Parts: sequence; structure tokens; C-alpha cells
Amino acid sequence: MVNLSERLKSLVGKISSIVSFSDKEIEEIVLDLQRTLLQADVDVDLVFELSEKIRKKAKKEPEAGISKREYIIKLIYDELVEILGGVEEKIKLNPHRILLLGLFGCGKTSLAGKLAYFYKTKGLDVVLVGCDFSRPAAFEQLCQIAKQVNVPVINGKNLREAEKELEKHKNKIVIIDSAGRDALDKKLIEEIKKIDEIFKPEEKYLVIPAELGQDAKKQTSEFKKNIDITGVVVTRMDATAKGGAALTACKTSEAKVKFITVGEKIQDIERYVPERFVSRLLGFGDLQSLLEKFKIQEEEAKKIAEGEIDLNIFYKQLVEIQKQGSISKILDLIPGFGHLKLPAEALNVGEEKMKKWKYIIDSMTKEEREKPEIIKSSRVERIAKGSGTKVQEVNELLSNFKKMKKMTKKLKQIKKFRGIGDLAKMFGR
Ligand SMILES: Nc1nc2c(ncn2[C@@H]2O[C@H](COP(=O)(O)OP(=O)(O)OP(=O)(O)O)[C@@H](O)[C@H]2O)c(=O)[nH]1
Ligand SMILES: [Mg+2]
Repeated sequence: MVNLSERLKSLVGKISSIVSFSDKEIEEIVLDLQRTLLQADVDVDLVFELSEKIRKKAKKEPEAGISKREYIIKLIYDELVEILGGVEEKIKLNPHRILLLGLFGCGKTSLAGKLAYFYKTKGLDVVLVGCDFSRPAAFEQLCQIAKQVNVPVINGKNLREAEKELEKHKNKIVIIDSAGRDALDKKLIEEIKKIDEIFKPEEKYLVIPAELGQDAKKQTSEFKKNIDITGVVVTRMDATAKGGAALTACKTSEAKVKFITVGEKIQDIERYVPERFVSRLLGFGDLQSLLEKFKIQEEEAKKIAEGEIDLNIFYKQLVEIQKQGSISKILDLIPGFGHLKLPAEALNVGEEKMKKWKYIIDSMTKEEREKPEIIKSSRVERIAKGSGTKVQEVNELLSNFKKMKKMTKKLKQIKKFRGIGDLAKMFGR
């Protein structure tokens, strides 16, 4: 994964240094991303599909407060998250049975130990069952692993006896290890079906080694055709540059990736969370503040859409309104909104006043900014003092805030309303 991550980080670095984004720059970014993904063995069709989406969306202008550079990085982040699975798959955290299956050497037996470790850290008891009957030393290997994580182990050689034995282990997570084969042949299918019939595991996890890359698609599809697998675990993510491709392949074959393993040690297992995975690929430190910004913006957009704004949004909107000149002229263009002209005029504030209002808002507590209705006279006095302004000026700001809130409430019936500050952009001015 090192190569892929290094190249993606360097692409993000390159984007960060671009000053203006013309079609040429965007095309270069797309081509760079394409090369990177293809080198990491991601399916060609998928790469072209993703490129097309990015090309198209990159041409749009970002919302107020977001730079084009931030917008494009977030776009790449979103599209990568999408091809790598989108949402995090749920896992059960109550006692249940898990059957591990897969071809030779894919990592089943070590995974049994890792999963035991994982569920133990969640406060659950675990028991392992060895059902690999083809390799003589298989049960011995499982016993050693069980010892490492300090959990009991049952020999599944006689399935019915093992099932009886399991009655002593009620309320535990049961993890069943099975035999591997070179290919999914009839014998393996039969063997798995038999184990499935006796133990009735709620989860059947197909174990896929990351080095399979895009071939993981073929393998998961084949297994899915014959056995109703409920999830996938991708192993050896640390040992290959093709892990990303294996994960995208799982997504295209609609197999749900629940865990990944990232080393030989028993602790080297983690839940698979596409967002976390992509953040790490792109460089988490740099990305975190950017994602935070988008999150705040999304929350603000939701508030605006509901007609519920706060003082933080109020100020940002004012800045946009000042940039765009007269808002009332734009309101005239929208059928039925001409009558909002007066309060709109009131929102065209001069530069001096904008500065003062910024001081006033900065002097408020977080709670006051988010819920201005709590600002009564004693608070007004404190804020005026703190910002070096007059009580009237604070009151004037609050009354303008109310006007904007009222307008926002009325305007929210406009389809996809993004705020008064964005009206001009929305109506092509
Ligand atoms: N680097 C690395 N090695 C791993 C990881 N998971 C498993 N391995 C190694 O992969 C090899 C095979 O693992 P096993 O757990 O024995 O695989 P298996 O599917 O049980 O194999 P069979 O029972 O022979 O089919 C072992 O050497 C493991 O140490 C991982 O996440 N990272
Ligand atoms: Mg094994």
C-alpha cells in the first residue's frame, strides 16, 4: 500500500500548490490519478468511470467559503471512498458464530486468532473450532494460536461431537476455521456446506488475500455463487501494493468487507472503514481539518435549508452579500419574492459596520453564536464592552440577524436553497 499512498499524497501536495484550476490543470490531475490507480491494479473500467465523474464535478464552482483546491481534494476523497466500499459495514457485537472460508494460505487460521483477539478486546468470550481436516498440522497450528490469545479450542474432526461440546460454551463468539484448497472445487463446497449445516454460523466470512488485487472480484463472485457468504476479510494488506484494488474488487462484486488484517501479529486486525482507509491513503493529518470544514458546511447547509440559521452562518452570508452587491435586485428576479426587498436592503452593510459586527460576534460565547435568542440585556452589555462597541450596535446586529433569519425561512421554499449569500450565484448573476 506504500506506493499507492505515497503517490496519492504527492498528488494532493501537487493540487495544493496549484493557483488556478483551468481545464488543463484538472485534466492533468485526472490523468495523474488514473495512472496511480491503474498502477495499483484497480480495474480499468472503474478507473475510467471515476475519472469521468471527477472531470465533470471538478468543473463546478465550490460553495462559499470553500476554495477550489479544497473542493477538488474533497472530490477525490469522496470518489475514492465510494469505489472502496462507501459505507462501513456493520458487525455483530453479541455472541454469534463465524465460519472462516477461503483458498489455500489466504490467512484463515491466523485470522481466527486475530478475530478472537478483536472480540476479546470488546469484552466478549471466544471459542475456536478447528475444521481443517486436510492438513495434518492444521489443528496444532490453531491450538498454538488459541494459546496466544488465551481462548479454548475444540477439535471439529467429528462435527456432531464438536457441536455437542459447544453446548458448554454458550454465550461465546464461536470462530470456525476450515480447510483451504487450490480452487473452489466440488469437494470444498461440499465440505463447507456440511460444516454450515451442523454449526449454522450466522456469519460466513470469505478470506481474501490482498495480493489478489482485482482478481478478488472473480474469486468473491465464484464463492458467492455457491455459498451465501455474509462478508469478506481482506488479509495481508501490509504486504502488497494491490490492497486497494482488492477492496475495490470486493465493492464491485457487492461483497461486504468487514475486517482487514495488516500484519502477522495477533493484534494486526481492524474493522474496515472506507473513510478511515482513504484518509490514511491521502494523508490523514492534512485531510482532517479539510473534512472538518466540509462537515461544518454540510451542517450549515442543512440549517439553511430548514430556515434555521445562527450567527456564524449570518456573518458568512453577510460577507457573501457584500461581495455580490445588491441582493434586492436579485430578489426582484425571483417570482414572488420582490416584497422581501426592504429587509434585503438592510443587509447591504458597509465595510465599517462589517468590521464592527465581526468584533461583536467574536466577543460572544460559542453558545451565544449558535443560539442568539439567549442574548438578553445583561449579555448585550457584556458583549458591547468586550468588543469595544455600543449597546445599540449590538442590538442593531441582533435585529439584522432576525431579519435575515426571517428571509431565510421564506426563501427556503426555493428548490435547493443554499442561503441568501448564494442567491446571486444560484440565479446566474
Ligand atoms: N504480513 C502478513 N501476513 C499474514 C497476514 N495474515 C496472515 N498472514 C500470513 O499468511 C500465511 C498463511 O496464513 P494462514 O493463517 O496459515 O492461512 P490459512 O488460510 O489458514 O492457510 P491454509 O490453512 O493452509 O489454507 C501465514 O504465514 C501468516 O502469518 C497479514 O495480515 N499480514
Ligand atoms: Mg489454516
